Amino acid sequence: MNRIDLNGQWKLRWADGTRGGLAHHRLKDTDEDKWISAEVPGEVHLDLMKHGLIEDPAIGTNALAARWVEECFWSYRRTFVAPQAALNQTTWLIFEGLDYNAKIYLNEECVGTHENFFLPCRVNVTGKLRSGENILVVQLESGLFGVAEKPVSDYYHGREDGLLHKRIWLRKPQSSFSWDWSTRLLNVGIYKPVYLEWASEVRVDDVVVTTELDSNFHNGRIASKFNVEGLTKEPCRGQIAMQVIETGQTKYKDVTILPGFQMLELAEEFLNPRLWWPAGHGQQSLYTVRLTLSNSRGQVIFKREKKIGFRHIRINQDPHPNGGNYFIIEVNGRRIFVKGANFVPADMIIARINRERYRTLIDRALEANFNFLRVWGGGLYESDDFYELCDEYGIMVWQEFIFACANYPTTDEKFLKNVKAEVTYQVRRLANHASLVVWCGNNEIEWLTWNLAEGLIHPDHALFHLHIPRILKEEDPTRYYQASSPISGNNEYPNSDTLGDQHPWSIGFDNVDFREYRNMAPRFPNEGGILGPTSIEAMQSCLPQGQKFVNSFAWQIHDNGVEQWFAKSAPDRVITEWLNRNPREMSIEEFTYYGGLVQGEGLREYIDNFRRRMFDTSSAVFWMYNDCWPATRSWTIVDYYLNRTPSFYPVRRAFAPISVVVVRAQDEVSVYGINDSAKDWSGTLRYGIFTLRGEYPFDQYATVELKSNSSTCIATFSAQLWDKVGVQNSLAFASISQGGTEIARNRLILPLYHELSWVSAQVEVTRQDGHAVFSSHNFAWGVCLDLTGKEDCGDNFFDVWPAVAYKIPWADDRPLPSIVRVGNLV
Ligand code: BMA
Repeated sequence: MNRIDLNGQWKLRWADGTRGGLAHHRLKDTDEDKWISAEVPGEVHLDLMKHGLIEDPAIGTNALAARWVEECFWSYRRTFVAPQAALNQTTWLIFEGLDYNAKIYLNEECVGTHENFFLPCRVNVTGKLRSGENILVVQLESGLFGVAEKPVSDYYHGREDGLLHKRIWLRKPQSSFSWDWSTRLLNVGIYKPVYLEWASEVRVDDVVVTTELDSNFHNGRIASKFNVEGLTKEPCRGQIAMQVIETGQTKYKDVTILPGFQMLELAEEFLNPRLWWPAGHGQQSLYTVRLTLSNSRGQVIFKREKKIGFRHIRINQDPHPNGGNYFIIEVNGRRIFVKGANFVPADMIIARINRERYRTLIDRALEANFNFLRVWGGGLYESDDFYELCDEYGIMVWQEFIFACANYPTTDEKFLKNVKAEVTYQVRRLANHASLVVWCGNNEIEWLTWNLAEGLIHPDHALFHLHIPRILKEEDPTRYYQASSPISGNNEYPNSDTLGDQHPWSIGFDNVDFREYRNMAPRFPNEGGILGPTSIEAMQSCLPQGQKFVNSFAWQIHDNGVEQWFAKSAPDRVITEWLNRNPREMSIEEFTYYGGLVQGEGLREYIDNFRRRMFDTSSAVFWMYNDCWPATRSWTIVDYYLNRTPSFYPVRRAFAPISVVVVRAQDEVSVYGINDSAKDWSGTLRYGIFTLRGEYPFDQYATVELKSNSSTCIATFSAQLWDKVGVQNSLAFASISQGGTEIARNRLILPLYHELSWVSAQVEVTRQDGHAVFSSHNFAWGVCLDLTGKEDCGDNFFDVWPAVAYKIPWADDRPLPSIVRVGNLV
């Protein structure tokens, strides 16, 4: 394919509909001095920041001050000289990403329009190029003008802001219209590469590669589809080929290319491939497939490489003996307990997200022992970089189509057509990725529709139940699809515990008593969480001077917005109810510590409870992993600056491959040992009761075996023993070790934290054999070494148990850590 790149420096100019002379921007002669420089690919806010015209919207109240940007028209302009060859052939301008409503002018003529962030724009400009200089102008607006006359109230329920932005009509990231964890910031710009392409015989639109592996895991199959456009008047001959680089295995096929659009297919068996496994379960073997198209003269006119992996995915929904069905992701015949969280756009200015940012996010996810991310339906189809990294590192991806928490106007023919083109494009783009295990229609629309009053129209039902499934049948029949998350099927309540996946949100908003997680047994919890602070850096940096205190005006802008749905001050309850302290009287440092301490406990309870029920429950996916801007309070374990928030380490410990959980039923305390690995594990269990003051009234040892890939009850004792000591002044504990080294530990606290009979703790830190060793005579809760989230401290927000040394690997030349805080409420 012949191509020249049109990226780099462009010029940018504004108009507000009255001022700024929009109509003149596309003419040959414009006021040269009214333009500023702009970067393509890029985004208007980013250029305005570079020119000092706005401040970074991530900071303070700048996002409010920048709102005018989404209410202007923006013209991008550049000139280029087209190569001679392009003047005589079929020629296109390609914009990989336009945000949002675009009119494209070439040499003063409007050659195309576009309105979909998720779909590239290809404009045929054959015969419209000049020799010498060509003037290319792209006029954009954020989307707001285009929807000004659209109806909205029947689709978008209960939120006033929808009347102004009408996001349901706009095919762009839905969270940019503001969400509880994000401010409103509508991006606008040419956010992906631009180029000019030309061809004479045939053009390949894309190639789609899918792989399958039989249920014996021996025989693979690679199928490729070339979507091509024949450009000649008569049919022409050619050859397509598919080669696996690592093995040399090649398949050719002679083809006849007809004028116009068509699909050419090629499939090949692939015997005994090395398999792809999720992280923690085996290797992530990948193969490179080279796809080529040659013309009748044997010249290769198209070449592309795609990475593939062989794995057999089954979503096991067999009947469960206690009612309903299982929901287990099985990879290559092995049940996988799913560990992860929800992924949202990694920056509120999408053009700022790059491979490095994704890499750090994936690194942190692996560090937290994840094997899964749910790409939530209010955000993005992420860029190729994200899925490539997930393939490489074994993070399974649940990908939603971008529809969330509203009904969508799919009875509008133009809208539906646009959406179908988007879905087709995105499925083709992502189909080769081994990490992609589930397609899902949307976030929470089935649930929302279920809860609506009778008689309302739900126009989008057919999109998720008919149109998307039909597209998938055609484009990617290899994967499981479900219409929404959560969903139960069989016309059952979508968030039913025993069918499909669940969003266990009865905890997390108005009710923060996360002890209730201990009794929950949904099949596949996919979303649920507890609010908490981010890192101290994110909190400090987003608050301007004079507003660096809890609940300042800027704080409220950066705070989570769920208070809108619930009783006054619901988000504060995490601290008030558990600690009996007032967050509004706290310093930022105190808020970060105490809020983080409780959030970490809450997320740990979520994970512990679901893991110990494996595989009656087969996931612990919480809300949410990352942030799109610096928030003072969010759901996340990694913040906007990619720092670990205080709850990061408790989550990481709870997801460790070998783990232990203590639970209490009415009259019995039980210890569960969890082993994700492929091998049985044996070691020593120590369990019992210790008091906050440091006594061990019940202290037992046992040799235990944890069966591979399961959760096993490894000890029980009578709850009366504990009641006698008093649950107010003691904890039930369990720790497992091998060869004297502790592998996992956990404890159970029954009352709210402020109800415990606390005593203060003195934690001593010493150095021993490459470790920092923490010891205390009493129980020390939530020992904090760092609130910046930047230090790699190995562990943080951990407990020190009475008279048991807690060790963290610590380099001999590194100064011993100092303790920032201990949580004991004295
Ligand atoms: C669920 C999510 C998001 C939201 C979250 C927390 O509904 O799907 O829409 O951000 O709750 O409020």
